[in-house]
Amino acid sequence: MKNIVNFISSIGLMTLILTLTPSIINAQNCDITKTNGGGFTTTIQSVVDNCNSTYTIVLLVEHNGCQGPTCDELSHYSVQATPGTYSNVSVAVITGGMTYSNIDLGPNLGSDPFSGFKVDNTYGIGDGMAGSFTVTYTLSGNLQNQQTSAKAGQNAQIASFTSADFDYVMNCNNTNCNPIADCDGDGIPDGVDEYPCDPTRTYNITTVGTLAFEDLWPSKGDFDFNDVVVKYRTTLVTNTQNMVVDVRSSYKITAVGASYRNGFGIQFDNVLPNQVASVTGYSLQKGYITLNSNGTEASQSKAVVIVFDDTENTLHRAGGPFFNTVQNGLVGTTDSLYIDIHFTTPLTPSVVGTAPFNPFIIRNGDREIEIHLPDRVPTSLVNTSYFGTSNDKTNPSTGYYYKTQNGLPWAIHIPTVLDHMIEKTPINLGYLHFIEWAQSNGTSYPDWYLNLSGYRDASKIWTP
Ligand SMILES: [Ca+2]
Ligand SMILES: [Ca+2]
Ligand SMILES: [Ca+2]
Ligand SMILES: [Ca+2]
Repeated sequence: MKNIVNFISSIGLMTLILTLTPSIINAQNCDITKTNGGGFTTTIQSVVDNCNSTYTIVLLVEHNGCQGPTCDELSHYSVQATPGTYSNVSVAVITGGMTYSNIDLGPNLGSDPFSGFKVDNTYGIGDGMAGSFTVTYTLSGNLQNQQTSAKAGQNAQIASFTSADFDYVMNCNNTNCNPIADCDGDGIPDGVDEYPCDPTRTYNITTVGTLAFEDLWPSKGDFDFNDVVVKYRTTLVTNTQNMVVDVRSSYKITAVGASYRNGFGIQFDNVLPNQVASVTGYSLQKGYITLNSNGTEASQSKAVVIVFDDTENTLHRAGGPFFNTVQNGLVGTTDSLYIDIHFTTPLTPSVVGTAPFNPFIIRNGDREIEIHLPDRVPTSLVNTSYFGTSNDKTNPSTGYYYKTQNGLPWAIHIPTVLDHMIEKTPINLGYLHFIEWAQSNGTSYPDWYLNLSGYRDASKIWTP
């Protein structure tokens, strides 16, 4: 319930979604505390608008245990209130051994410099006796400026609150007459909370893109980058602390221009297998993938999820090796796979990483051969003896992975849909700035895949 009103008014919803930090979410305490003196403090703990022109207020009175002439034992505790407006006064001892004889409803309080009520003849709190108690009362009409006196010895020890202080605590706690709906009570209003009645989940952060692979590594192959093309949409589900609870993705094959039957998976380079609670939604039909009980791949040092072990698993078409890469034929449809990865405890976004994480294909059922994006590390299961052979110049000692001598890759990732190449047509014939982009490590023509003037030869690009 807490924090909602301030949250919204001070930040604004759009900014809020983009800039959430743990400190904003967690730090706020709606209480207002003031010092009476002599070791006593008074805190406005709650103010509830009963929606019938009355308010129920709870004050918390605490003594810190200090001792001696400046820390006398409490003799009474009084609260200022306009005569005729207060009722239902009660006291509850929270900690320590405070006692009192009676509640004096005033309004004349004798030596106190204001009218109101008091908890009278108190003992056992102050002068070395730490403790705390609450005073609960009802006010009718409006909220008021109210002083409190923790009378000890000759000292009035007054703390003064304004009506605005009471109003602040009420709104901060969302206990006014028009509370903002928050089904799961996590402080994030239903209108902002993507999972309004689930206190463990709050926000979705979604990324989309396409991955395209060349499958003859370590040989350069025909460079058409349509051997496996996978479109993805990945959502990081975070909680109010901005920690990642789940990773939920859909994967859809948009082209298979290969005779090889390739698999596809992702590694989370900074997540251990046992940090994953469960994985659902994969399609494993060929028997060469072994899983741990949580659904991650077995014998891996990092968390690896195999999405499918064969492109054929989700394809619907007439047959033959090619799917959506030959002009005027060999088309069909594919099913999406929905992968839901749930972590054992929520992880920081930097540990989980950003989609598509470290994706790769497994060539033709051979678990020892993976093909990754440039400079991304292989999983534990590859046979490293292929590194540096044929056209590949991978050198783990320098962090150079899955690139040719000239820096050309075997896998590409773009943040949108890829219009892939016609079968056996090198990608640089369709995308005229591809080579410059790849050889510059992505600094030249980072938008090479867009349909801009001079960027494409559309006759080389497959169309449905
Ligand atoms: Ca909520
Ligand atoms: Ca929620
Ligand atoms: Ca190819
Ligand atoms: Ca191909």
